[in-house]
Amino acid sequence: MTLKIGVIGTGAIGRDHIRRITSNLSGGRITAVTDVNEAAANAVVEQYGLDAVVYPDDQSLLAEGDIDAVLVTSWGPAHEQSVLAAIEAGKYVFCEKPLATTAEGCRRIMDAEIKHGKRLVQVGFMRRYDSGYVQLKQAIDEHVIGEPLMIRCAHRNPESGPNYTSDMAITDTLIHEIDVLHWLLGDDYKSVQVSYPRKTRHALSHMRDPQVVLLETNGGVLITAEIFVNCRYGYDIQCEVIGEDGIVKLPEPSSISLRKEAMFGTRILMDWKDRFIEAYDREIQDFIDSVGRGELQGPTAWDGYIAAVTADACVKAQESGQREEIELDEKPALYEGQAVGQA
Ligand code: NAI
Ligand code: NAD
Ligand code: ISE
Repeated sequence: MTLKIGVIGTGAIGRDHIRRITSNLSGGRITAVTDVNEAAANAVVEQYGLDAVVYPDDQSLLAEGDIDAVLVTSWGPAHEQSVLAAIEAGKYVFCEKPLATTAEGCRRIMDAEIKHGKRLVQVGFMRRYDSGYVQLKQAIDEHVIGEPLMIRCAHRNPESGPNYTSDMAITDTLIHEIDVLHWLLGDDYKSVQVSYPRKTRHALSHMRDPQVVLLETNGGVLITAEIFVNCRYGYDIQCEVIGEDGIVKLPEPSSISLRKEAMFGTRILMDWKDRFIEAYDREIQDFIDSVGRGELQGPTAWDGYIAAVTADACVKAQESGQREEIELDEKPALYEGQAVGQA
């Protein structure tokens, strides 16, 4: 059976997911699209030669579209409304991060899913499908380095756009580390503190960049995460887990090495679309396959909620300069024992 998919938001990542479903993956077909910018929705239909209807908004797409599932790839503040409407319509929904921009919004989504009685929502935390992170998790789970004690990581983008604000370093960028590190450790966060080094001259005047986030888990692991979204040289994701018996480190993306003109080196990617291209392919294929089986196994609305609560505390810590506590509600039974997304 081919899954009929509607796409809400045809910007950068909406188009990229449409491309992969149309050209690379199996079992899915785009039958409906919408974007608040209708020209963007029309353009993607033309670009990929889609046999898809363009709807004026998410509500009409969900009510009238010939669809089994939707991808929500609009900007973050629009996610909650579309996900709630999809659950109301009983449709499976893959939502890009953040699930909602507030913890209360994620809570409303969980409550709607719990009321529906079955998981319908998968969140776009694709790093869980990246082979490098999967290898790190395997090493931690098999106690190759003993108990993990510290993590050092960095999330660097070459540049940020004019609409990118200091809090987005957390809610848009660090949110990937927030998700993947608690998944790696099987542990939740206890507190956070944020510090600001000297500001780069490449950041716009309204921005704090870089930023250093110190997270502590309930198990006592200390994590230092650098966010540097105007680093210029590349899109660079680093993660090193320091344990009692050794250290494991995220592999670099594979690429040829070049010896030339008295230099030795490898290329560094510039675009997030390329750095995690295989992980995006795997997460969307997993969504298509899981919907086909009637049972989702990827990152849950609970994972989206954990990320939102943690991000809220990080933003508070950005403003206060103090150590802020991170407290979660009790985990609802619907999310107990759920698989957490694997390759
Ligand atoms: P974008 O700005 O390129 O695209 C967003 C699109 O959504 C725009 O075309 C906009 O017109 C449309 N839109 C906004 N509100 C809408 C609504 N209510 N209904 C329909 N369309 C609406 O943004 P981009 O980079 O594609 O990001 C989209 C989402 O994907 C964000 O949530 C972002 O956090 C996430 N993202 C995730 C990445 C990842 O690595 N998983 C990478 C990049 C983005
Ligand atoms: P984008 O700005 O390129 O695209 C967003 C699109 O959504 C735009 O076309 C916009 O017109 C449309 N839109 C906004 N509100 C809408 C609404 N209410 N209904 C329909 N369309 C609406 O942004 P993007 O880079 O594609 O990011 C989109 C989402 O994907 C964000 O949530 C972002 O965090 C996420 N994202 C995730 C990753 C990742 O690595 N997982 C990477 C990039 C973006
Ligand atoms: C973007 O939305 C993403 O999700 C990318 O993975 C991240 O690196 C970037 O900073 C975000 O803006």
